[in-house]
Amino acid sequence: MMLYLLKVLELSTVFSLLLLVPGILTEKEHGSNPINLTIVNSISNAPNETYSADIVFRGILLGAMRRLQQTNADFKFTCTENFNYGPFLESVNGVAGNNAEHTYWELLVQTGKNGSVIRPDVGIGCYIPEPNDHIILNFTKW
Ligand code: B12
Ligand SMILES: *[C@@H]1O[C@H](CO)[C@@H](O)[C@H](O)[C@H]1NC(C)=O
Ligand SMILES: *[C@@H]1O[C@H](CO)[C@@H](O)[C@H](O)[C@H]1NC(C)=O
Ligand SMILES: *[C@@H]1O[C@H](CO)[C@@H](O)[C@H](O)[C@H]1NC(C)=O
Ligand SMILES: *[C@@H]1O[C@H](CO)[C@@H](O)[C@H](O)[C@H]1NC(C)=O
Repeated sequence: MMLYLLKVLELSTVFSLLLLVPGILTEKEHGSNPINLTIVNSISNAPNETYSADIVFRGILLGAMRRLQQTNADFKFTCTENFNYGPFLESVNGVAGNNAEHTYWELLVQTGKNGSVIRPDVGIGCYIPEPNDHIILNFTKW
């Protein structure tokens, strides 16, 4: 009787594990996590704007920005396509970088690991945010 109960328990444990494992994998591979994205205008000193954007597992920043643009009417951006480096962030919420004025949107990241602000050495099409990264788009001069 005791042995039989143990057997049933064992089987049900194995069964629920079988059910759970694919669920966990699906969650990890297709689930999305929120990241904060702040828009800073260091030239006009307009107030900062912070948005929450959803990013898929190991997804690129550009994907999270596209999803945010589709779901939030207050957030808009445009890119130009560079042959070698991919998408160059041209404008955010109507404010565009300008060669004559030497202005551009700088990509900065406040890392979730230690809180320091880094300047990634790739653009929005290549950068893969970490779960606790805080993305900062800083309108500035070069
Ligand atoms: C000057 C320069 C800039 C200037 C360009 C100003 C201008 N209009 O001239 C400014 C300051 C705007 C700039 C910005 C950035 N840059 Co830059 N930049 C350079 C640099 C030093 C020279 C480019 C150049 O003049 N080439 C000569 C001309 C004749 O060729 P071109 O094809 O016309 O050049 C254009 C492209 O290079 C483009 N461009 C410049 N940077 C970037 C970055 C990205 C992601 C894209 C798509 C295009 C692009 O602007 C140039 C003028 O139109 C290169 C390094 C190098 N030695 O090549 C880095 C370089 C191209 N930049 C780089 C990076 C990472 C950035 C930023 C993402 C940095 C950041 N964290 O903000 C930002 C772009 C952000 C955005 N808005 O998308 C990387 C790209 C690597 C990669 N695989 O993504 C490089 C290779 C330097 C590095 N760190 O290794 N950059
Ligand atoms: C985003 O910012 C809010 C407000 O500062 C904070 O409570 C939240 O934890 C942040 N979310 C992430 C994913 O960093
Ligand atoms: C805007 O955000 C930047 C980056 O997070 C921060 O350094 C700055 O103090 C903020 N400015 C204001 C007015 O909140
Ligand atoms: C903080 O972490 C980043 C990478 O996440 C690293 O490049 C940087 O050197 C670290 N800075 C400090 C002060 O530890
Ligand atoms: C934005 O750029 C300005 C000018 O380069 C710089 O002083 C400032 O620290 C940057 N903003 C942030 C949030 O790092």
